[in-house]
Amino acid sequence: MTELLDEMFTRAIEEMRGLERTAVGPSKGPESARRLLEVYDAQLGSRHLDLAARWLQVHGRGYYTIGSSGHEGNAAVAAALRPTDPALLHYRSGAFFLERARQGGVTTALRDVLLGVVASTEDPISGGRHKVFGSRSLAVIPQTSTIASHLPRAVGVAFSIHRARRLGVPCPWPSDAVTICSFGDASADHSTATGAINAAIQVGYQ
Ligand SMILES: Cc1ncc(C[n+]2csc(CCOP(=O)(O)OP(=O)(O)O)c2C)c(N)n1
Repeated sequence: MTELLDEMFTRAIEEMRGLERTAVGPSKGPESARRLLEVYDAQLGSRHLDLAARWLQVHGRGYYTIGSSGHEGNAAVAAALRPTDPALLHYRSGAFFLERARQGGVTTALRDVLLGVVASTEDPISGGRHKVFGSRSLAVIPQTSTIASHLPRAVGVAFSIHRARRLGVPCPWPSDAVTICSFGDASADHSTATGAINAAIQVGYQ
């Protein structure tokens, strides 16, 4: 499947060949270049999942086209975290999911997401019931489609990690884990979000 977007992108990159490199900051060497390419790969994967979802819908095979286009920066958020940090994701956090999968050594992430798009019973996280980002081994906790409903849950996860450490009881997450929650700007205006953010501030203060 070749998209016009892909062709234009490839042409633009070709035209950049031979251009003199401009320094944009202190060089961090080939290791940081490799990491940037990995993150970029997750971003490209995310965009292509969106295109594939639309292609599948046009051909009567796909049932979900809500995409992550424009939210590819989420990959950098995943890159800044550890694959054991619990993540409760917005439905537009495809790039986060792909970068987290790479970090966690999961090589089937693209296929797994597409299995959700076609509502396959082989979809490892929902069994075809709903398209959702989730993976137990990658600490990505699947969410419902009720916007902002995952914010109180995220506060609860973060709170319980801290409380488990204090009480000395077992916890599935590392005791210094960071809980990450992504959501849309309109969701931020939901009373559920307001309540969760207020509770997080309150708990943090205590
Ligand atoms: C509680 C609830 N109300 C309404 C909806 C319907 N709904 C689905 S997505 C959406 C818009 C969400 O906007 P935003 O949080 O900015 O996310 P975006 O899709 O723009 O990234 C709404 C109202 C819902 N899923 N849940």
